[in-house]
Amino acid sequence: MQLFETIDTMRDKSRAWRRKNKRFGFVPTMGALHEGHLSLVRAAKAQCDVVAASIFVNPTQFGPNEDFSKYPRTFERDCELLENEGVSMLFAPTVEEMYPPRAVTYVTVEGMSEKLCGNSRPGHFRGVTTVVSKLFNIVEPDVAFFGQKDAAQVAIIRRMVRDLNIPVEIVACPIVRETDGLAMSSRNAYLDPQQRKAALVLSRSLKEAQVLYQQGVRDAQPLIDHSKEMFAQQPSARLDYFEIIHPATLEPVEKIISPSLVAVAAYLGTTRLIDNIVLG
Ligand code: PAJ
Repeated sequence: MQLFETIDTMRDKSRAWRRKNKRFGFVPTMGALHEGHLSLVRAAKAQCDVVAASIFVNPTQFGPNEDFSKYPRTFERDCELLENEGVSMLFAPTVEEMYPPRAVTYVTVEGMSEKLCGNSRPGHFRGVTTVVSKLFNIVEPDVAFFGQKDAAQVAIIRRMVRDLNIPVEIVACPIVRETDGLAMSSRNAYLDPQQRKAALVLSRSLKEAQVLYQQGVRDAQPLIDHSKEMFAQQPSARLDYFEIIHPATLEPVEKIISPSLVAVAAYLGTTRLIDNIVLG
């Protein structure tokens, strides 16, 4: 695996691959890799001739009081994991390389960026869409792989790519979970044993919504009410949102008549976790 820390060297190399008419896959990450990230790499390997990944903890998607400085950084181990999965190129720039002085241009997907996590994390999705469009301009992949774990992120990136005519195909891959159901996340490392246990309320609330749906409930409100009760009984977890929305527009749905996204976010102490399922 070749490591590139500058934009020019990364772009030269990816263009060289594209000239060979290879289908070029890309997996953007912030590192602290786990099986969820590696599932994206495996999907990319299965669908592409050559795969690049990036590791960049992107400061513009963190709020001023969020965990940018303490975000887990495990670069050496990440490199080993990516190499073992057969990744050919790793782009790992510094913050200065990605954001030169006086960088003032942002990409905002208006009307969507404020929804879900964007509501409790103002500016978060603007940072995501800005860095992802920069990464696409640098790496110039044919296809990029994202996790359904961050369902709103996928919807917003799909809209950005459509609206800005970015020639990159977006593939969403299923959520990878721990054996007890907790969605894998780099932030799970922050949880103490008691919080780790309490964190199961996220996946359980989604499972129970699914059971109610399977029993014939179609109205969104009773599913939301039931989940709020579950959180009320688990005081170690503070519910941020539990929403039932259209998976592409992120607009709330009142009745589940077509595939709908059930998305939850909650705080365990200061750690914020998210999860979702699709019903219908
Ligand atoms: P990060 O949180 O590192 O996640 C990188 C990719 O891995 C994302 O597409 C995310 O959805 C996916 N992923 C994380 N946990 C997963 C799981 N349990 N199952 C399946 N996929 C999972 O998301 C970001 O980084 C950043 O916002 C980024 C897109 C890199 C832009 O900075």
